[in-house]
Amino acid sequence: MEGRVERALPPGQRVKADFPRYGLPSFAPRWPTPGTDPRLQVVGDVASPCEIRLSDLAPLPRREQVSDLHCVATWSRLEIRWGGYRIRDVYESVIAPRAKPHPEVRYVWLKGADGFSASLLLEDALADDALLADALDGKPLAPEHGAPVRMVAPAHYGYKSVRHLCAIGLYRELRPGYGGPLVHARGRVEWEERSRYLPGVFYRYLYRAVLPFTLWLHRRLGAAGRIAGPERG
Ligand SMILES: Nc1nc2c(c(=O)[nH]1)N[C@H]1C(S)=C(S)[C@@H](COP(=O)(O)O)O[C@H]1N2
Ligand SMILES: [Mo]
Repeated sequence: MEGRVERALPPGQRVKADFPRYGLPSFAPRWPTPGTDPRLQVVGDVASPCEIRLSDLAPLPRREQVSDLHCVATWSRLEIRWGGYRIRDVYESVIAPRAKPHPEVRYVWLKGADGFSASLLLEDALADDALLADALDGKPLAPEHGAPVRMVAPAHYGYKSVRHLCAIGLYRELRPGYGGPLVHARGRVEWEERSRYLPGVFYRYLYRAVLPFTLWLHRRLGAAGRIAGPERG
């Protein structure tokens, strides 16, 4: 039968009724505040490193999309309504012509203003459902979920969907991003690519064990104890 509710969850995931802000404990207090004229730095193996204003994206077609977010720590939030631009459109119309990436670029490194970062294969970042999202539920993206703009890569674990984007790097070699050697280059949910070296089912139980503490920390620091950007550490 067609329909999202009937569709099975990816392996090892459980539905979450709310939509928490989430990440590694060290990022819980970091709530970067967007400036008035937000920009993205384009860096890496490119002929012309440059800066893109979010307002430069306005001529591109806007996209609304309902998709699921699957955190590597086993919670899934279903049917999130994002708005923004397809990364593929941004890449082809703005990033590539301005920055002139090296022809052998294979990875996209995404950096958040809180200091978090993650990489995707370029081909994964250019997927149909990969967005630069600046809206949630029809409203401008709030700081809680990654203002002013964030990555949304529904086929990949949540840690690839970097919030508060401030830089995009194009590289020939993988820069794993935050988390170092354990980080999976692709992190595809369908294949349970939670981390490297061991099967996903192993990490399923490990990450689930720390979930209550991390959720509690984010709840607590959402209300008090936030550190505004710029990044620390
Ligand atoms: N900048 C930044 N982006 C981030 C994180 C983070 O700590 N900082 N955490 C990631 C993780 S682990 C997940 S599961 C998702 C959660 O998205 P949400 O906070 O909007 O629920 O954000 C991802 N993007
Ligand atoms: Mo996550």
